[in-house]
Amino acid sequence: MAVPQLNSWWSNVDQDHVYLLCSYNWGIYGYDMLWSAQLSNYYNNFGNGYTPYFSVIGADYIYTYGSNNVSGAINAAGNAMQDMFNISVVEPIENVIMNAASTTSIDISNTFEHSQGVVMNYTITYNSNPAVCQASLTGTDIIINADLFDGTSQITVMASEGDLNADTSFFVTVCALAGDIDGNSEVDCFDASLVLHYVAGISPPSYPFPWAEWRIQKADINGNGLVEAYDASSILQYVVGLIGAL
Ligand SMILES: [Ca+2]
Ligand SMILES: [Ca+2]
Repeated sequence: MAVPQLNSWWSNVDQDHVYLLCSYNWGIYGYDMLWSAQLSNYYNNFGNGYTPYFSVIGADYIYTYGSNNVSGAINAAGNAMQDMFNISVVEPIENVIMNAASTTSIDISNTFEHSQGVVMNYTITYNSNPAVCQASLTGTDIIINADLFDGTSQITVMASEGDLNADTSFFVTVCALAGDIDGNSEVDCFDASLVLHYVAGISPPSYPFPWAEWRIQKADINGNGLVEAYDASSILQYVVGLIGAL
């Protein structure tokens, strides 16, 4: 942005995000900058080199240019104005821990801020482990659907508007319930019966063999690498309250 565009920039900028725009008295160059006439006195009081020609102090950005070379200040002003436009992450998203087969939503309406208050678009740009969970957007809510087994996935969401963008990441950790063989978030007798089917080599009609690795892991309650009747028995003991946890 060239300096002749500064005045139009200033008239269009969201002034809630710019507290002060000041400089050497740019009026002699034909640019009426906020506070510049008043601050020009300070420039003169301190003498050359002690007060910047040009300063922008905003909610998101502070820029000063202190050279005595006015043409340098003019050139720098364009970059300073350009840098005033940005999208920043003001409220990072907290990591999520959730149960398998559950859904949660994360409100990201305060996660990003556009320096001019412009409405942004949001996109999920990365999901490191889609087998653990799926992430989608509904307006400014990220909807996380956890799958059925343990794991962690990194999710990245990007806010963009025009050429500007920023992104932030968070982790979703899914905790599957040991013994929940059918993945309905409950441990009950049916889960034990599925384990017994597996032990007997009888493919259950609703959960036919081959079982996915996660299902086999959930069936191996004592973690000895084998799915045995003992594992089914543990599930039943848990269901009737003989043991407190699996
Ligand atoms: Ca179950
Ligand atoms: Ca076992």
